[in-house]
Amino acid sequence: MNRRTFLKAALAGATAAALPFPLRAATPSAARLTISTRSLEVNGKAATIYSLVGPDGRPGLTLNAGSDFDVILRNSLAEDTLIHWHGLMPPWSQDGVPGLPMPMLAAGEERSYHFPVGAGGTHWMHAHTLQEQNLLAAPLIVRGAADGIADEQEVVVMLHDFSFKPAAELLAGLRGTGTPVGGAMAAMPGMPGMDQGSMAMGGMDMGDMPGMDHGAMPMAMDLNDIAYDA
Ligand SMILES: [Cu+2]
Repeated sequence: MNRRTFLKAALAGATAAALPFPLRAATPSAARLTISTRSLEVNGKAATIYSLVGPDGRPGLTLNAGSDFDVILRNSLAEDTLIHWHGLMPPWSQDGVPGLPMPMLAAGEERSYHFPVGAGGTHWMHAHTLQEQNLLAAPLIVRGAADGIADEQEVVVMLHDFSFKPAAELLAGLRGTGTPVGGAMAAMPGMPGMDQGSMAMGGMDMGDMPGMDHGAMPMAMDLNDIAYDA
C-alpha cells in the first residue's frame, strides 16, 4: 500500500466512522447564502462568473464575533458545488472541502450550517474546486467589538485574478496537457520548441519587464504562472 492508497483508505474509514454528523440545524432566522451566476464586464467584454450572495443582496457575509454562524447555503447552479469557510474554525463536518467529509451540494440542494463564528477577522469563502477560478468566492467579514463602535466607514474590496478561459483549460495548461495557459506561454527556459527570443507575456514583451534578470534567466516565469486577462 503506497502513501496515497493508505491516505485514501484512512479517509474512507474516518468518513464512515464519523457519519451521521450531530449537526445543529440552522434556526428559522438563519442567513441565506445563495450560489448562482452573474455577468461581469472585464476589459469591455462580458463574462459569466459565479456569484455568492448573502441575505442583504451583497456578496458574502458580515457577522459579529462571538455570534453563531447560522447559515443556509443554497446551490442555485445547474452543477455541483460547495463552499469552504476560509478562516473560520467550524467542526470538520461543516468545513466545506468536497468529500471531506460532506459531498458537494447538488443542483438546487440546500445545507444548514451552525457553529460558533469565533473571534473577529477579515476572511473569505470560496469553492474548494476549479469553480474558484471563475470567482466562486466572496468576503467573509467577522466584526469584533471594537469594529462596531469605530466611527469609520467600512469598505470591502476583494481582488481576484480573472481569465476568460475556463478553469479546466487553465489547469490543463499548468499540467502541460493542454494549450498554453492564458494568453502566454507559462514555461521554463530551454523547453523544446520554444522560441525564447520572441517570448511575450500577456502581450507584454518580456524584455521590457522591470526587474528581470535578462542574463541568467531569460524566461523567469514560473511553471505555476497563469497570464490572467485582468
Ligand atoms: Cu479556503
